[in-house]
Amino acid sequence: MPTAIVRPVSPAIQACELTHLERLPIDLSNAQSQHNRYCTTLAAHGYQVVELTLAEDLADSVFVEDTAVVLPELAIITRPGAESRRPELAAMAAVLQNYRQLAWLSEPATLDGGDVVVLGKSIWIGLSSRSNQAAVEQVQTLTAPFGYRVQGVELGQCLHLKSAVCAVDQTTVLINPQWVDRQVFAEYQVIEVDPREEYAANVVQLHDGRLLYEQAYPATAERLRQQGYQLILLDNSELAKAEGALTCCSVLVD
Ligand code: CIR
Repeated sequence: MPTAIVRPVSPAIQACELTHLERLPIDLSNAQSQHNRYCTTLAAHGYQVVELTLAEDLADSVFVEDTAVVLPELAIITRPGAESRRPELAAMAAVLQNYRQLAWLSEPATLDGGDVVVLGKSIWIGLSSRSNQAAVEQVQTLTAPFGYRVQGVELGQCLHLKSAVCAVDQTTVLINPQWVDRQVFAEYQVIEVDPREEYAANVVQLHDGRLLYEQAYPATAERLRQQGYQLILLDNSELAKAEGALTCCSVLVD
């Protein structure tokens, strides 16, 4: 059964890391109910939802995506670029070891899982304020025995590569060309976000082919529907104030 690893919203969320956004008040109970809806939606679509223990003091711990990269052959526990986030790793490793052989990154590598896009045997890593070239090299070394090719990607003014581009199926990406060069994905079919919706490239691809998608981007949603994708819309507006998008809130183990 496909599994989704999640973690509750910390009551310390107001103290989250912020890079490109101004700090706005975050309504904890609203964030929790939006997050609950996210989890029940995953369950309704066939995922066994495994919840890590609430980490009261770890402001960003709901954003589990940044702590691990899961491939069919192994799981890589990351080394997040923000030091405040490194204590999040232990809980994820403890659960993921039940599903995959684990590998760890080491200094000087820094990597947030939100910077990693995987399509088949290709891995792209955003060279962001969180993830670096040493991570590209270490991930290449760890995954080369399984035939992966890893490359670093320059990013515009966004936090993570997955703010700029996500796969919507095995041959197609949804991309904001303002933040990442679409030539990087020249071998793939490319759907561009509507230019009025700069955060609209983040999308969760479910095991049944449907897409979990943020309801705040109707013009891009329409582009996806026109290409035949089935969307499940969610409201992630509260965690968006913490610079978190929909992919950030789960690690999917298919
Ligand atoms: C951070 O800056 O680390 C958090 N406030 C947001 C992390 C979002 N994660 C993601 O995009 N994968």
